[in-house]
Amino acid sequence: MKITQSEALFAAAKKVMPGGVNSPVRSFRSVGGVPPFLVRGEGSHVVDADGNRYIDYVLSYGPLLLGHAAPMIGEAIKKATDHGTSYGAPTPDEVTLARLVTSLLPSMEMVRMVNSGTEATMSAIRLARAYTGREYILKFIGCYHGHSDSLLVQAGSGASTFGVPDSPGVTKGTAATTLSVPFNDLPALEKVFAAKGRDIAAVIMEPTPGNMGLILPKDGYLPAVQDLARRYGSLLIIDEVMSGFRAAQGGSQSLYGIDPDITCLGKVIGGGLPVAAYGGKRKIMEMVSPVGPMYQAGTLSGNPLAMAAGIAALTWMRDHKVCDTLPERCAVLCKGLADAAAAACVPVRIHHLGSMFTVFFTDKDPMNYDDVCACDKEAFKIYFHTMLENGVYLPPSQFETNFISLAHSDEDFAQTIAAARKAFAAIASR
Ligand code: KE4
Repeated sequence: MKITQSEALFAAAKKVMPGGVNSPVRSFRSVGGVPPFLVRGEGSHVVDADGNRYIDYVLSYGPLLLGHAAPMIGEAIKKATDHGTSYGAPTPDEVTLARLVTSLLPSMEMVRMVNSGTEATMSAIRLARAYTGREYILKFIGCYHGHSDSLLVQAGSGASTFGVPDSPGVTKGTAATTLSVPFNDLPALEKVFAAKGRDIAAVIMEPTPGNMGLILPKDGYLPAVQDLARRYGSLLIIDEVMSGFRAAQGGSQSLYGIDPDITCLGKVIGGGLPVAAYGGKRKIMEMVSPVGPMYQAGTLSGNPLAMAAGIAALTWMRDHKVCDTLPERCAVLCKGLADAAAAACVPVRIHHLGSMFTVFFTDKDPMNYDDVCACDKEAFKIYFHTMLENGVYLPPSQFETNFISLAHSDEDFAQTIAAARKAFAAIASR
């Protein structure tokens, strides 16, 4: 039987790259099957090596707020490329993007550009430890902040755990200074603070977690976390790598009235090129080298092509009020998906916020990581593959968030809902 181009490419890729991919989730391991090798994006669509077109709700896991191959971004990159690709020196566009970011997120009085969300959160953790002189970090089970050792720690379920390495290679010593508690569980957090609060340099959290699917904070939870951190002299690091410019133009912090000490950004800020950032209160950021003693550096930080893409993306987003229009469009899509599931009597809970959404296969509203682990994984696999077969490309995991863009049309949504009807029928008849 003739194999597809993607099958041939995947076989070749696995010979030279672990799992044939440069980031694990892309391998389709959790859902099975061969990942389509994509050759181009067109607005709301992607095209694979065999010419199949899909409506794309991965959007590079968030960056493509304006859709694939957005003209204003491509033109900005091309223009920058005409002058070179990197200098290792300060450039005007770094000032422009820094001023744009700090104007959009007022809690960020100063900002440092880096190349990935991992770098941003890793640097934020180091900064918090340098600023407070304390060693412990507290994170939330199911939140993902990139793969730096201190944060690649996932406590087992339960109230509060003193770090258990989630990956071989993370030393027991490193994990021991990372505490984890369930999200949305204030008593568990209060208990850890009562025990270790004076040793905690920072609490780091996704305010609206997107790495266990999209989980929303209980009323009053985020301000309570902030108050607790303040009471014990710990910094509050808000990781908006995903939610920044996706939950709202001012990030989730603007929706929930949070005033973090440090914020991490990524994804949308680079318009699809490698840009991330950490920033916050001036007195804290002035600890960062070369002004202060906390060291952090990067050859390609503030790269001119990436700065040009980020400036184009954020300027267009701001001037065309993209973050004002997408939430309502996302809500319309999610209503159609919910109606399709109800018509097939398939139990789902759908969370959406801004331009992000997740379909959970469960009859209980998921509030934390354990709830998501209890979702029907087999149903998700049927959903995922039926959607793919019907031209809809979704993140291949129940623990991921889906994204819409400015390029997604009513026709795209109608096709998506029609595909979902087939998927829910397949689940109902299994
Ligand atoms: P990167 O190092 O992948 O640029 O960012 C890490 C990161 C930090 N913080 C949050 C809230 C994030 O969502 C991420 C990365 N998100 C995943 C998607 N769940 C990236 C996709 C992947 O790992 O391939």
